[in-house]
Amino acid sequence: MSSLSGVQEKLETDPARFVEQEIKRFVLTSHDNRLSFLDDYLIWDEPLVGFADGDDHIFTEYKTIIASEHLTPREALATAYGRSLKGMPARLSVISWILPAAEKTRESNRAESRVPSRLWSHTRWYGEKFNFELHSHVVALLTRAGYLATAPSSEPYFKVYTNERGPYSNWSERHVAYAANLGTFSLSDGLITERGIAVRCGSVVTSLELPASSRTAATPYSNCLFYVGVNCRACIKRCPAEAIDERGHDKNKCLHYLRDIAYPRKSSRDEYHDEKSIAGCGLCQTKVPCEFQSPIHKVKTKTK
Ligand code: B12
Ligand code: SF4
Ligand code: SF4
Repeated sequence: MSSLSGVQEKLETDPARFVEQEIKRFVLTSHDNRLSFLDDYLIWDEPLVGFADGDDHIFTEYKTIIASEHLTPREALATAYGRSLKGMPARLSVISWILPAAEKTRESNRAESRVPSRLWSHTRWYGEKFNFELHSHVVALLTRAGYLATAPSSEPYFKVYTNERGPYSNWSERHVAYAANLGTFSLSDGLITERGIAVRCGSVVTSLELPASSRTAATPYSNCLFYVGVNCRACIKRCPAEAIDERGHDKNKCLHYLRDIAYPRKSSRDEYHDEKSIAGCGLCQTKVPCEFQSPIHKVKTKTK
């Protein structure tokens, strides 16, 4: 990577381009994005990157849509630095990224019908560890160059709560990605991006000014075939926990399956012996038409 003054100059002249390129470079070259015990298998493909205005009204709406505990970017940054909201810079931005699961990982999960494949499980565990590394990398890049930055999901103030509908957090990466125009929600709850639904997401709030990506989706569910009137129920059929139906996704059933059924069953299988503690499944994110791209493009092409 360039020297500190080189980084500062790039962040001043074309911040959006530099941040996007740096995130992509880190994902594609970092050793932590590889499984050393599996021939250096590359966990995540090239990411998608988007930006949101830190004061976008949607973040205030999330206090109603998700829960009052959900932080605005301004609250997250103020909490990270132990300052008041007024003590924050006038303009804040949010950097959001999507990490697409590599083809072999998705392919292996497609073949499963009860528990996740070994590669999916490794991606859930080691891939999320890498996602945390990426959070730290982006925060360090920005703070060394003199900007404020925090990655809410990796901070001690990040919390997961539970209400009658199931678990929810005070920083939902999918809602942040939606704000940055990186995808929409779906019948299975998953975020469908241009690289599909078999992805994980991450984000950083910063005082660096970045141009917000304008939201182009007509509704928060525009990329899901079911919600645009196509008879797709693939994720309903894929779910071994019967957690998805035409009313949506039952988080409590899904959580119960991940924690109490898939994990014990999986860990009893020899091939998972080298894993620590995982709760994964993602069967609803593979062998479905939204797995590796937004299926809406196909529909639009057909109807042209
Ligand atoms: C708690 C949690 C869970 C819970 C609950 C999931 C949930 N639906 O919220 C449980 C344990 C069930 C779970 C399961 C899984 N998880 Co999880 N989980 C989280 C976590 C930690 C917080 C999620 C959260 O805060 N949700 C908030 C609630 C309110 O969201 P919601 O119910 O989906 O929101 C709905 C409403 O807001 C609604 N809505 C209504 N009106 C409006 C209006 C507007 C304008 C908008 C935008 C939305 C909206 O849209 C949403 C969808 O219906 C995140 C990490 C993070 N920090 O974000 C990962 C995360 C959501 N999990 C992830 C994954 C991959 C999984 C699993 C596949 C497990 C695995 N790795 O194998 C399964 C998939 C379950 C599924 N079908 O979505 C990914 C999602 C990737 C994706 N493509 O969506 C995340 C983002 C982790 C990451 N860092 O990438 N998870
Ligand atoms: S499988 Fe079909 S119905 Fe389910 S989320 Fe994907 S597009 Fe929507
Ligand atoms: S992660 Fe597994 S249990 Fe949860 S909704 Fe998807 S298929 Fe069902």
